[in-house]
Amino acid sequence: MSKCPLCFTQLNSDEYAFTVRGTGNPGVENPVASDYAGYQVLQEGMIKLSRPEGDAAWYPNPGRTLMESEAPAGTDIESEVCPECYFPLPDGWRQAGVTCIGLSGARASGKSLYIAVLVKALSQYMVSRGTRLVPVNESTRDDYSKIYEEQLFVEQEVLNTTVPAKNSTVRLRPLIYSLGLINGKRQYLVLRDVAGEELENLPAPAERLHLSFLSRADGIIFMFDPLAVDAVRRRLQDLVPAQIRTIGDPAVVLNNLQILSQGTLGSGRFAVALSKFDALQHLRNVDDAQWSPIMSNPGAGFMRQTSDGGPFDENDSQLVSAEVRSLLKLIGGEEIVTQVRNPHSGQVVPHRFFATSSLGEPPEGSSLSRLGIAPYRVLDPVLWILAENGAM
Ligand SMILES: Nc1nc2c(ncn2[C@@H]2O[C@H](COP(=O)(O)OP(=O)(O)O)[C@@H](O)[C@H]2O)c(=O)[nH]1
Ligand SMILES: [Mg+2]
Ligand SMILES: [Zn+2]
Repeated sequence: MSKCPLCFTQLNSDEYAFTVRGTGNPGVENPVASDYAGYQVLQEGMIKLSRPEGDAAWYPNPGRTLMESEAPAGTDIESEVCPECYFPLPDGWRQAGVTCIGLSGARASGKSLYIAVLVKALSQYMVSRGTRLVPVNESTRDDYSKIYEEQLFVEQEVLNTTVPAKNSTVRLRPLIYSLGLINGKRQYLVLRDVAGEELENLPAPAERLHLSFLSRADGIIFMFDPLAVDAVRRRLQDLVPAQIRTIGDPAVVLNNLQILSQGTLGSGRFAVALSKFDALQHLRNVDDAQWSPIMSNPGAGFMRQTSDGGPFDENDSQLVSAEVRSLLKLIGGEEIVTQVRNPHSGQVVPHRFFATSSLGEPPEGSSLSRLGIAPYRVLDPVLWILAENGAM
């Protein structure tokens, strides 16, 4: 059974919902859909169908319900939608394999840039695996190119801060991609971005339904920015151009993620991705006997790129995870490691540590480094979650 691409709720075969059009009244807000989406959703009309008690063979026939209802003539079915949040389900969704991934992290931890390069890298990767990454709807195509790609590749300007959902004109809609047929089954990947500011200052419980998807994700990628650690930032200040934007506190975000998920870090896999790894590599050049050796071991797993196009390498990933974990402890990120490995609730979720760099080189001021973009190990967290979810 697949999950809804917006609220990440598991769909079951007892409940179905469809939007209808042609009622002659197009501008009706669906408040539940709006709360889940974090932006206003207008839907003309809706029919909901549920399995009659004890009727195991039941299958929805929305056309018949429409004929039997009071709906005006000319009304017809627009789309099947999720019975929980009323988000449209792409064709064949219920029969496909679906992996839902939520991005999380503090302000300026690198989420948006990560999505921008991830989609490029994944697209190349799928080609080398003999299939193709295809956006399933217009909104995925438009949002990717307007919110992520355009600013990255066309303007060569580093992305603007993602604005919190409610006072934003940017609607953070899910990016939904088809991965093609894998082992005879269609596989879809959903990526959902969030505004770091909201994860640092959680909205009141009644106003955060649009963040609840994180607790139901198959995987959360938590971007941890090493420059959020004072000691690291101090040592790198002459070597890496100063970050223009204020960096948020990752520990606060982790705490809030636990609040959103009743004390756990979600119900799926939890990937801690050390972001901006390129910046950290400059520690080699600091004049400090304690700090310069940290990044000077050329044999370390995380110093090597992964091989292009190969299957997910579980051994390499475990090795890198152990290395990143010790690296985090060395650079002053032990609080994060502890929060993930020994949460207060005592409920540990399957987790792994990764090292990534979206740019490959620190940006200079507000435009990207002249060296261009050479993403580093950005696929690892996603391939891990896909593999664990049985998609690859
Ligand atoms: N050095 C370096 N800086 C990065 C990288 N990714 C993001 N940044 C910097 O971090 C800032 C925030 O990135 P963004 O993706 O907008 O973060 P978000 O707020 O989490 O979405 C950018 O303006 C960049 O300056 C990276 O891979 N390397
Ligand atoms: Mg962002
Ligand atoms: Zn839904």
